[in-house]
Amino acid sequence: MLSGIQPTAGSFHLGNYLGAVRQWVALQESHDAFYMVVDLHAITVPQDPAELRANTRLAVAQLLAAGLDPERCTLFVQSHVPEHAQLGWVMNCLTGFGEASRMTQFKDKSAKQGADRATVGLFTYPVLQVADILLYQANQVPVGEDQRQHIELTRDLAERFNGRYGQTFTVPAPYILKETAKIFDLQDPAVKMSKSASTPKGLINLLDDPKITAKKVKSAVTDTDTVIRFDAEKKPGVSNLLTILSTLSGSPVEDLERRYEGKGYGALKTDVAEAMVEFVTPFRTRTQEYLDDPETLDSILAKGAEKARAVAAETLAQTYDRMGFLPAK
Ligand code: AQP
Repeated sequence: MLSGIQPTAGSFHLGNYLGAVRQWVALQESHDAFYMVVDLHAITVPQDPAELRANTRLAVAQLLAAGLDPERCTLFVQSHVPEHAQLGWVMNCLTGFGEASRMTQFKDKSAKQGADRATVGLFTYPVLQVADILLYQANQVPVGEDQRQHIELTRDLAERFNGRYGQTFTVPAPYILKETAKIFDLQDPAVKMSKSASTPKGLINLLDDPKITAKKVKSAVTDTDTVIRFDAEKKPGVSNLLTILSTLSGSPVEDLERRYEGKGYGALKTDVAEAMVEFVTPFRTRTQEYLDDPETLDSILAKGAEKARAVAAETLAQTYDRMGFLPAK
């Protein structure tokens, strides 16, 4: 199991948590799990060095606060394991230009930035992601729906390499939970909640003041109907709120539909806001506690990098050998 999260935005948002990190926490119990903060991916867009450093620590603190346990998983920072960049180059040389050009995330992001400002790094970032996954021989990759195409690319490249040089890489599958695959913007439930595309009112940052979070939930866009029912197409706003409440409370959506029969949207929003506040309040405190103890954080990351490198180095050595690189003596 392998997954990663970018350290770019400071606070994780609700989509990151429900779509990915929550699954990471559950899966560390049953899988040999590698989770990383992907700082190499972060620099595909310009970063202020001091901010990147602070946000990388903040991302690690949030992962620990969310429930990752360094005794149960390998938690590390991507740039601490140089094999990512090394295998990334190999994968670049295996990827067709047209193939990389079809990645929709690149198309969306470069269109937003303007073609002249988008970097080659942004273009090849899905290929680095392929290397991230293959280095650990991951069977499964827990991510949100927006990453499905990149996992498909990973499968294609793993099969291509194996076909050309002999069985080397495990071909991974995406692990995407249907219910939380895509959490939507609270103000525009037609688009996914995202740090770059959402308006501030539509984006729930886990580290925001809980009062602000409650306010955002209460002003979420719903519809002109009054029935509380899950219907992603006709009632995207209400369905999004039901998904959020169902996941945070553990109550199935059908139970919630029954609970709110004859009640108005106000009642649903109040309960979602309450569930959110209940979740984020201790999350914020725990994050701060980890940030206040940089020595523990550093030691967790040092151990994580050591464990990750042991696996990554073996895969890279085998890859280089299969390709015919002369061994370094
Ligand atoms: N809205 C979402 N619903 C479900 N899952 C989501 N993820 C992101 N948004 C949603 C999942 O979170 C994991 C880590 O995300 P990331 O920040 O490393 O990547 P991202 O997709 O770039 O996040 P954003 O907010 O969507 O950033 P921008 O706006 O820059 O594109 C991933 O598993 C992702 O699927």
